[in-house]
Amino acid sequence: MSAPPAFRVVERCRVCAGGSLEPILDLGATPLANAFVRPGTATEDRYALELIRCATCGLVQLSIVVDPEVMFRSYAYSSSASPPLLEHFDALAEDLVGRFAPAGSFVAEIGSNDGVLLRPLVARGVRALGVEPAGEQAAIANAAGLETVNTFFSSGVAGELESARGRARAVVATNVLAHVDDLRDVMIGLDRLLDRDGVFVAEVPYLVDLLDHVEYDTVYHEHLSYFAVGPLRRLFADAGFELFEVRRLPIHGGSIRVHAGRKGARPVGAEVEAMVEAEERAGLHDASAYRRFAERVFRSREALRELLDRLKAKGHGLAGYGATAKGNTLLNYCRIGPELIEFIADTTPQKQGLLTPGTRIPVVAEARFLEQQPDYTLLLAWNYADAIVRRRADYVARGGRFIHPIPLAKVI
Ligand code: DWN
Ligand code: ZN
Repeated sequence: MSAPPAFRVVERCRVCAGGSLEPILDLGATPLANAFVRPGTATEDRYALELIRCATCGLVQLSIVVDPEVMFRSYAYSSSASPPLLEHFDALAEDLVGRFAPAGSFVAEIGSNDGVLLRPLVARGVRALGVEPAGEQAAIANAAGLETVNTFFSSGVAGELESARGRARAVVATNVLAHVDDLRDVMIGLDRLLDRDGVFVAEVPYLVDLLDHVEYDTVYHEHLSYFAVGPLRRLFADAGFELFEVRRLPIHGGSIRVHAGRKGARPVGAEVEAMVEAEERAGLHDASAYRRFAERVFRSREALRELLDRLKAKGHGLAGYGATAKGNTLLNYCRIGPELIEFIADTTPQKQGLLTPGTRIPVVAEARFLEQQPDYTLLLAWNYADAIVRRRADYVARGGRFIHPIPLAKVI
């Protein structure tokens, strides 16, 4: 018998500890988004996938927290499998070295995956160290000579690192804060590990982009928090830090890169306050914005189902591209299985040969996709639409068409 599902229900906001949490979107019960299954395996556990919003500080979050040991110890997602990310992290390394952490300095990265940022840092002479809970990803990094400690980051781990190596000029966490339940403990860890005038750099998906572009598929159990600048600034301020720079980035459908230091250590850019004010003006604190969002999500599902059903009824062959975590929210919520989408192509070796969780669509290598030349291909990695259409110009030249699923499905 399998062990009972391991999760806890959120009763207090993880930023402000407020207890007034309002439901905003229910996506049903879905399996874990990166729990790709081996053919022949029994059914996978499902967990409620519901967004709630803290009425006190505005943090949008999930209503439950699945045990991180279950989600992240064995983890299929490899950053280096997405070519645009190599460029993204090379540019980040260049900026870090140029402005905050010159060659020779110590930089720690939380959630370093397979070393996609450690590599360009080390290449620039930085003493870079990763902390990564996913066993396979940490092993890939270590095998490549990119030093990685295979554990979850915590205040305890930060203390050990500081004792062994001293304080870091910079601590980096890209697409990590959204995944962490105990953010206050991360702040304590940061205080232990960071130099007096060191810099913390984080990237998180931006709530404004999620709402504007109906990116409901980026909601899955790994993403516990959906940040706007307002709640994020409060999280840092409560721990004695200060956001001093915020920039919007197109990556992952729209993210923000925030820079924080100890309170008063650096001049605060005017854009920080301006973004908080813009969020207020955009209605991020009004219940009506979330009601409108939930309606748009519903319409998005209708439009996608309608398009795929119509193409299938005409006898067209359909496939998917990018066996993404977000794709698994989309496929489960829209109830799209192998009867509609025959297979999904993905460059990640660890995902190939497996089935999508909940919907059981086979994940295959790109070679199969090119051989079979499906008439239409659903872009489940729509965040890389331009790069994928360029990379698979061969498929398009032979008459293949991609479908972009959100906000309303369309053939591109
Ligand atoms: O926060 C998270 C984000 C940053 O990454 C994680 N919790 C999990 C993951 O989410 P995702 O799986 O939705 O991420 P991506 O980056 O959209 O995944 C892209 C997928 O598509 C990868 O499996 C690689 C694949 N791919 C491909 O087959 N050919 C990607 C590109 C660009 C390609 O050309
Ligand atoms: Zn709150």
